[in-house]
Amino acid sequence: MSNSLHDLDQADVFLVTGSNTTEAHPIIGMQIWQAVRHNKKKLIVIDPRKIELTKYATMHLRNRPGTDVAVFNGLARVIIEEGLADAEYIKSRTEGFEEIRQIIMKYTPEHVEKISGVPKEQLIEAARMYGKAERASIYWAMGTTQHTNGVNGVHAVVNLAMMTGNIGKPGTGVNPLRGQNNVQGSCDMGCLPNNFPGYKLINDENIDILEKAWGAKISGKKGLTLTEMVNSMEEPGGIKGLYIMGEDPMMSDPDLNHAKKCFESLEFLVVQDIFMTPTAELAHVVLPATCFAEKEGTFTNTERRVQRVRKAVNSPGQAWEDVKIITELSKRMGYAMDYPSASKIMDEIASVTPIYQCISYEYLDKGIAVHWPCNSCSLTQDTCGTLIMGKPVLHEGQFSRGLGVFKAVEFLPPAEWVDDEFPLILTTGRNLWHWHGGSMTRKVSSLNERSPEPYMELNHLDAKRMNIKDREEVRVRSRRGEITLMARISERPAPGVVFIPFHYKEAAANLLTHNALDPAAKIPEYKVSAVKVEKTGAGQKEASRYSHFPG
Ligand SMILES: Nc1nc2c(c(=O)[nH]1)N[C@H]1C(S)=C(S)[C@@H](COP(=O)(O)OP(=O)(O)OC[C@H]3O[C@@H](n4cnc5c(=O)[nH]c(N)nc54)[C@H](O)[C@@H]3O)O[C@H]1N2
Ligand SMILES: Nc1nc2c(c(=O)[nH]1)N[C@H]1C(S)=C(S)[C@@H](COP(=O)(O)OP(=O)(O)OC[C@H]3O[C@@H](n4cnc5c(=O)[nH]c(N)nc54)[C@H](O)[C@@H]3O)O[C@H]1N2
Ligand SMILES: [Mo]
Repeated sequence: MSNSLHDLDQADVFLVTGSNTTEAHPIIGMQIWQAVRHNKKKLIVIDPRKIELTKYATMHLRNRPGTDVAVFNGLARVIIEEGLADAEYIKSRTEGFEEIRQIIMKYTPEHVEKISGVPKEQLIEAARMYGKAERASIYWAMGTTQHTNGVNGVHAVVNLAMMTGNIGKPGTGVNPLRGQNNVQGSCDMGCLPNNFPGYKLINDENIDILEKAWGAKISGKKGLTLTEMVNSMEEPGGIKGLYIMGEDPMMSDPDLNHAKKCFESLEFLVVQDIFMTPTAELAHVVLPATCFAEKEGTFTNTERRVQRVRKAVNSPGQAWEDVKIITELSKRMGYAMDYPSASKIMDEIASVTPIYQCISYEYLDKGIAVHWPCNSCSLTQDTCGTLIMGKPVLHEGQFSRGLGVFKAVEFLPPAEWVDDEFPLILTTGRNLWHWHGGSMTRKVSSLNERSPEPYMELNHLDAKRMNIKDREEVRVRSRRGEITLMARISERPAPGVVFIPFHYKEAAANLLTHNALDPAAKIPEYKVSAVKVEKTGAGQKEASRYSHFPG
């Protein structure tokens, strides 16, 4: 996120796109809800489903899945046409505006309505609301990015924020909500195929610095992304051995029938996990690890804030901390890696990662709010008296690279669309109760009581047309696979759209999805597949006592 959660409520208008915030980021969802309900802030939601946030939203733009770029370009056009762009900000802080203007002008409200289904009057009203705000912030998540056009969606969002001067001050910003508790920290540490720690480029100078720090040779070869690795497994000369740590691709990868074939073709597979997952079941070696509550360390959250995690309980059985597994392996492979404590690991991080330069356990243990970049150890105080180190708000005064760059992007249709054989759009995602493949949450009885079994959200008009009743068993087919689950009928999904959470292994949604990728980020198009739904004839299932459906 360019901004922090602390300055969130300084916004006058929130634009939330492709983020089911109250279910997938409940704390942030609650903060937005409070700002709207109690502080009379305005909220625009862009989502094909009537998610909970739409109940409080000032406006809900219900677009067809996969059409965000058209909607954002359309909003930008209205803003330019009506003189709501911030000419001074564009001139002094950005470059490339003239180049994008031509493309954006193609996105008339009528054209956008045709592509996205959003009525042109709504688009114009939303553009005025965002464009006229003193301070406006944009929040987005996977509904905007998990598309073959996902990276363009992010460029289009950034264009919108820059042309209205909404980057670089509290209550504004471009704010992607990071999903996994430490996905931000993992990326910061170089768990990316094309960067060293701290997003440093792979070049001779940086290789030299790290080789000196670590006393070892470093390969300068760029790696593969997760999705590219799976494809590589079936190529001649491709990947033959794989080490997976804290990931359950047999639930979370797209097109599982294809992915399974690829994983089964491996000559050697190691899985390091805290539970025996569907992926671990395919492994030649399973290394049992300890969970967050059983170890010391830090998580870096979505607002770039580094927070301590403390060991609360001892680990069971033969489980080892992830760090111990890695250091022991390293020793046996001939490189003596040894750390007496987690704090010493942070010291090494600080020594080779400029954005973490001043971070140490000494500061973290004092309860100081530490937000990277932390190249200076000076402390400031916020309005509540909290001591702050680093930068809660990025790009104040000027962008990290100097001038902010506009990038012209066009709407491109999803890789797969509906036809006579597969007439419904499937979009997938999460619910409040479960976490991804369910390796952890489906072991928790109170969560299983609320959401015990797989289901598909179906619009009531589609249900009527197909004569499907609530809780009736249906079979869902795509070009790649099929699953059987019950239909839950409501107004939540738009007509023509069905939604399936990917938490349930007995009806894994990813048997249906496909692995078309965004060409830049290689993120799969989890949010659009074409499917067919039919009754199995098994009839309706009884509701379990505590089952909670947010319909
Ligand atoms: N309870 C729970 N919380 C979680 C997780 C979990 O598994 N369970 N996972 C975490 C992780 S890793 C992540 S990445 C985040 C994900 O957080 P989110 O992205 O908020 O969650 P999703 O359910 O994947 O999808 C968000 C919304 O995108 C909408 N959508 C679908 N297609 C489109 C489209 O084309 N355009 C727009 N604008 N919207 C669309 C869907 O209707 C859905 O409401 O959640 C995190 N939090
Ligand atoms: N259809 C569909 N598929 C999707 C998505 C979607 O929206 N739709 N979203 C995608 C997204 S955004 C994400 S982030 C992925 C998530 O996909 P995964 O990362 O594969 O899902 P998790 O279940 O979070 O996997 C984490 C694994 O780590 C284990 N684990 C937990 N703590 C520890 C630990 O401390 N150490 C070790 N070694 N292991 C641990 C857990 O038991 C679990 O098996 O799914 C992706 N797949
Ligand atoms: Mo994620």
